[in-house]
Amino acid sequence: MAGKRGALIVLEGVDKAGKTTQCHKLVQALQQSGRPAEMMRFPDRTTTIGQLIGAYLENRSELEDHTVHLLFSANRWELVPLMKRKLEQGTTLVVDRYAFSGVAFTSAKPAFSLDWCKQPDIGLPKPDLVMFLQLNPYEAALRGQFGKERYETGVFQGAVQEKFEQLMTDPSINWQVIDASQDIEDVHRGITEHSLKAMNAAQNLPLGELWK
Ligand code: 2DT
Ligand code: MG
Repeated sequence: MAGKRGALIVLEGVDKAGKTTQCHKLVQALQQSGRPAEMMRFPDRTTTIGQLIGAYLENRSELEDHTVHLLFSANRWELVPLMKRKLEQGTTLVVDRYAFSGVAFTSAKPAFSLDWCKQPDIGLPKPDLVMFLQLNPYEAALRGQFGKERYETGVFQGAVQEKFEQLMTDPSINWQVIDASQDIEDVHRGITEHSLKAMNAAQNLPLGELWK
């Protein structure tokens, strides 16, 4: 008999919200409680496609806006077979950014509709839970300067935040908003609670298809 599947858990949010830190802490907590869990992140800059994306983000190359959008999506699709295998084996995947970042960042550029941006990611494995780490621009600024990568400006991040808010009105996704201005351990506690609940529910449900 097939065992119980793992859950697909995504953390989203604008830069400096603490997504990466919280992904690591969640994976560690799940593993320590005997639940198989692994972290993934998008973009995954280690693949051939990911290296093209990395060069673009680091301003070492220029790519046309539609082209880079499709590369970000292709970078998710190329990892789908691996993700499905892990989930079927019972491993919970904790993912740092997913298609929601894909849509929010590209649609924050002029002349890109939310609808167009969603198309290439339709049918990806659907997350059982998406936690949005909410941090206002003032709190984000207190956490220090932005880095040197493309998109790391206050104005652009504000536009991205608005697009995330639009995506969060979609009732087909299990969105949970987390107040990321809290102490790291308090944020972690909230994230762990939501995750355990989603993992329990996912065990008895087939993996869904995103935006379908
Ligand atoms: P990190 O700083 O988390 O490595 O992200 N991005 C991300 C997109 O524009 N489209 C996508 O599909 C994804 C997953 C967000 C690097 C930057 O890449 C942006 C920030
Ligand atoms: Mg970053």
